[in-house]
Amino acid sequence: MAGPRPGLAALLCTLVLPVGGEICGDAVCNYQFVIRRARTMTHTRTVGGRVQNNQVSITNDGHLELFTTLGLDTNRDDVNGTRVWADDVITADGVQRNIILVNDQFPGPAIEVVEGAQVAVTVVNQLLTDALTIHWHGLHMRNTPWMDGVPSVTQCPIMPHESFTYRFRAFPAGTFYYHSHMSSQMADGLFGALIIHNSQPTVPSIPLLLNDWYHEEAETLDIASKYNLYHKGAGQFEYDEFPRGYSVDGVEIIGRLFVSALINGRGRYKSNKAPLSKFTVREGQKIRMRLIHGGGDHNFKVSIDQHALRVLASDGHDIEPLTVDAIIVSPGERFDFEVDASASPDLYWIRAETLREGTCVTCSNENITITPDDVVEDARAVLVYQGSSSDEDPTSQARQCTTKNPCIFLNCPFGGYPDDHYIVCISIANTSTPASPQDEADEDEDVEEYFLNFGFHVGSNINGRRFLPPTSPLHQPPSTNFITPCPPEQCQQLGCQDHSACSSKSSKTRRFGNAHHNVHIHGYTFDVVASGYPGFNRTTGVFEHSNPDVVCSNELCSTVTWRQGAPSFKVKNAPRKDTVLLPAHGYTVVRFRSDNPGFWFLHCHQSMHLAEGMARVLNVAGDRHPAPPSGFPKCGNFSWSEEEYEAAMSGAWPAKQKVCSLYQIHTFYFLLHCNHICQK
Ligand SMILES: *[C@@H]1O[C@H](CO)[C@@H](O)[C@H](O)[C@H]1NC(C)=O
Ligand SMILES: *[C@@H]1O[C@H](CO)[C@@H](O)[C@H](O)[C@H]1NC(C)=O
Ligand SMILES: *[C@@H]1O[C@H](CO)[C@@H](O)[C@H](O)[C@H]1NC(C)=O
Ligand SMILES: *[C@@H]1O[C@H](CO)[C@@H](O)[C@H](O)[C@H]1NC(C)=O
Ligand SMILES: *[C@@H]1O[C@H](CO)[C@@H](O)[C@H](O)[C@H]1NC(C)=O
Ligand SMILES: [Cu+2]
Repeated sequence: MAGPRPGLAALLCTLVLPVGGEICGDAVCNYQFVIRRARTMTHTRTVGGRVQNNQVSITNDGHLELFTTLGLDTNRDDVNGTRVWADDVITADGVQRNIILVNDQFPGPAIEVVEGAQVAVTVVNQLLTDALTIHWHGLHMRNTPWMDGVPSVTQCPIMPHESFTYRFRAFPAGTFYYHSHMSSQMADGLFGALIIHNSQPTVPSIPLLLNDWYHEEAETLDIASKYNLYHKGAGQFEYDEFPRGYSVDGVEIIGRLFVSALINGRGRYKSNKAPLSKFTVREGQKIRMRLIHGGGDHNFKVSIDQHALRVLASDGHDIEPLTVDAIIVSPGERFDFEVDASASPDLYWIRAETLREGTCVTCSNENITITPDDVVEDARAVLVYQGSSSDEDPTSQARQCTTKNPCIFLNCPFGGYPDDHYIVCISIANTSTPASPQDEADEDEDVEEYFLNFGFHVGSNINGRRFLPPTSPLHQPPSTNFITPCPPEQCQQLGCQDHSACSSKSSKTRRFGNAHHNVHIHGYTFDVVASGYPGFNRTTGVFEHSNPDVVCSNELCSTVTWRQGAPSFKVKNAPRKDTVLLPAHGYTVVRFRSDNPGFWFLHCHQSMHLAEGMARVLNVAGDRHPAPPSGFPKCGNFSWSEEEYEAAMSGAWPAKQKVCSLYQIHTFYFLLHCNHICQK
């Protein structure tokens, strides 16, 4: 029966749907992401029908003005001094550099959908030379493991000018984000919020996307790394310059030198006057902020002057509400918190500071001395009470922590601060999921325990092995992807530098004992059931000895065991996360039921460490992976044999069937002509 095809018109319309961050309440939510490179501090306008790009500078009083230094184009207006709006410019930290945008926005547009919806995102790669993939960080991708967006693990990278439609179920509910998983590309700006609602929100919610920001593109930074898998650079931008920053425990905060950081795409380099993100509240109003660390390397301590943060969820999963002064967040982690606008109506700083306390001049293992300096590495945004003039910067101060009134920090990567800081650290393992009737802890007949040691001795590695991406996705036949499966027991042995996928049977509950870093698992949410911190000096805060619960079996620490049996695990109402901070010289124990078949990436979420190979693939229930969709793109090596080459050269090569007559041999004349307008 012939008839109209109602689906078609709708489909065409959705292709041009702008993505605005409104909640899509439909059963199917369609989006299109066009990925392009652009330049920060550049303004585009149309003058007399012609598109004109101009550079932008920041005036002393914090306004943006156009300027042009190009002398060639005499048709061009003298734009110097023309004022433009901050909303029309991607300013980042006020310094020009290349940036990757989604639909010309930075951060990328927020996707907001209702739990269970079918989400379809057509990604169009308009980068000139770079392939990409997009990972939907924290989503389980059950039944659609090839939509997880890990290049050469779950899919072929999307090549320039290609498109790829991701289609997946919005599950679970909570605060998530999407980001490129291609090398360190997300650090160039390719990320955005992904919010999944389980009900209509009652309190307004605001994504707070935080990222560290550099003036070199991520690839340049990666190539400079001394331990990159493919390039052994000199380590400039990373290791060579002093003073390097150390946190209070005497641990280097991160190898990569801090440059600046952004909140919702805005920040300031050193003390320039670049525009900042502002959030307006009414006095007495409550707002829910959805903090997302979309950056690559640095950890940040996030706080709002004179406002307590009521933490409601971590990585999208509710926790028993907890009121704190600051939250420490590492790349890939998310925290939802409520702010009560009950201070006196004014402007207040939202601060995200690195954990840098000072420099470390003597850093021998026995005698670590942190010398505090005045270097503050931070990003700022502004909380504006409606009615307060927001032209000037806030003058607010952070709360003083005192003996009587100590500050509470959530998620410190160390056991605590020196006593005279008056700061109490609450570990994630000490938070709880709200009790629910069906949360009967299914103890523990069917448990496999793995230890994964995150170390550095051969470049960033897990159990002495570095992950080399395979040539093609792992669901392609093994002859094309060059996978080396290894039985679980070998996962604990010191291996060579290969990529290894650890097979495991289905539906086992498993635990990992970890040391160091911040670890993200794909395809799952895990329960955080224990963590152990190293011993530290209460006076200085400095690290004294590794946590005694675990012991390395050899010098390289490629295998780890419990010293005296496992400590007690808090299984009941354990907090649920997909990205967890590992204390240096300590451990974290996580637990999940391997009931989601697929190849799932597990890795440190610091871009430098990932680029060095600190990653694994979990092959869960290898006999039950769903087959990829028909026509799913394939990729892999290609090589042509000498014999076939000779055949082609001799004319014996078979012709392609059905040659179209248009391509018969003719002689062509091309008239080459150039119609540039002459210049004087
Ligand atoms: C505009 O300003 C730039 C930067 O200050 C300067 O180099 C340029 O000469 C100015 N152009 C004109 C036409 O004055
Ligand atoms: C540790 O180093 C500091 C700074 O160099 C020095 O003053 C101190 O004497 C050293 N302490 C010990 C126990 O070696
Ligand atoms: C955190 O939990 C551990 C073990 O369950 C307990 O010993 C410790 O006192 C708790 N700390 C806080 C700050 O609640
Ligand atoms: C593809 O080529 C690379 C580089 O020569 C090689 O390391 C890899 O093993 C090849 N993969 C397969 C599946 O042959
Ligand atoms: C902690 O450090 C201080 C200052 O360096 C030192 O005097 C003290 O002995 C240390 N405490 C312990 C228990 O080692
Ligand atoms: Cu790491």
